[in-house]
Amino acid sequence: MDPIYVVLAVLAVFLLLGGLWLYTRRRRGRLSQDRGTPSPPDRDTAPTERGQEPSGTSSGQAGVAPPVEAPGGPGGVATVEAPESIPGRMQRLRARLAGSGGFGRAVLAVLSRGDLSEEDWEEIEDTLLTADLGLDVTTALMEELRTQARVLDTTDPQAVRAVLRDQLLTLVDPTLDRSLSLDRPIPAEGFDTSSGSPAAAILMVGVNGTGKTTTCGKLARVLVAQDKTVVMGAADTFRAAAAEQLATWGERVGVEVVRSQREGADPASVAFDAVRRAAEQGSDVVVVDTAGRLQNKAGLMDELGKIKRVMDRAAPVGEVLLVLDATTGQNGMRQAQVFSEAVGITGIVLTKLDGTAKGGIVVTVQKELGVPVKLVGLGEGADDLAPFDPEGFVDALLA
Ligand SMILES: Nc1nc2c(ncn2[C@@H]2O[C@H](COP(=O)(O)OP(=O)(O)OP(=O)(O)O)[C@@H](O)[C@H]2O)c(=O)[nH]1
Ligand SMILES: [Mg+2]
Repeated sequence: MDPIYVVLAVLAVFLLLGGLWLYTRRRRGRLSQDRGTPSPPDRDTAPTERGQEPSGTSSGQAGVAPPVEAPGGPGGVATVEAPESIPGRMQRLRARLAGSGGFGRAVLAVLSRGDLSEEDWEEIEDTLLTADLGLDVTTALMEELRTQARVLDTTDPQAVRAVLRDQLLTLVDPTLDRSLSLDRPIPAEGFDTSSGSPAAAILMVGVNGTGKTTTCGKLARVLVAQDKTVVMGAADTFRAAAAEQLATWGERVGVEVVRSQREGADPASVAFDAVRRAAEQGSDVVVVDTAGRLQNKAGLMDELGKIKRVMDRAAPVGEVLLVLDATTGQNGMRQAQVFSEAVGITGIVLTKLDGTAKGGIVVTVQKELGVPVKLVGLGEGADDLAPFDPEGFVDALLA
């Protein structure tokens, strides 16, 4: 027989087997979907006059722990999920950060070419600018790199890498205190403590679609995993779906959500109800979600100020976290300034860092606001939130 026929026959058999394998795989996937794998709550994407649509990004689902029975016992309606363990989560998220195409690696690739031409230096500069390090920081960093390269008189990638690591770490600033303030606060004068003393309060603010509600839910899970008792407040009364979204997160992790049954209710009064409920329950932390708002809508910024003032009546709010979408980069800076003036930001949550090479925004936002990035969102999964760790971040960029 002609060898060409033998080859063709073997190929045909392979194709047939491959097709069969693909078919069975897809069928199995469909079956398991029908069984209902848990997925993060949907958000209502109806356009609102409050601002632009969220720049939804997507990434692989990960880290959703299997549901376990609610304390109600078998047959109970609610099932509460057990959050992923902290070491497990950190390991997974570090890998995700490293996999997100850090700009450091692109810079290293150029640096390791040896004798750097003017074009090579320009390429490095472009990479840093694209990563949203900002013009000032990039210029300073470039100058330092050029100087060090001359001083060291080396083309050894390891030596250059060490210089770059030092520079980036200094920029990210490992000396900042990034812990969340979760100590039980001193009650404000005039707050009736007969039914309980106020919990540590966290207020989540930001423009539309940055990930505030998702972060409230993820954060509640982290706190629960740390054996803290939590109450959440749905002070986004603008859309009924917003309270629903938070309630779903609450159910998943077994946290009570205080909400108004009436759409358009005063968000400040819902926030205060949540604060009072947390005090009555003797909870450790109360996390209050707010509606997304554009920084140029003065009325909405005033509303936010009122929410904070009303919460302060129980005890000073310990954390006001500004949730910024990393993929919007430098556009986030103006928002950040206005929010900071309105409610005094104590920390930044940088979401959607998965799948963006714009990690440089960490440096810019801290420098401009003087407020540390405290948490990072690395995916849509329920356990995709991590404390921001400067060394881990820089190492991931240069991995
Ligand atoms: N990839 C990725 N997606 C995220 C992350 N955080 C949030 N999201 C997604 O971003 C979208 C918006 O999240 P929400 O939490 O509803 O945003 P929000 O700020 O509450 O939105 P508004 O209340 O409308 O202002 C959702 O599809 C989330 O799943 C993250 O860290 N990574
Ligand atoms: Mg929301």
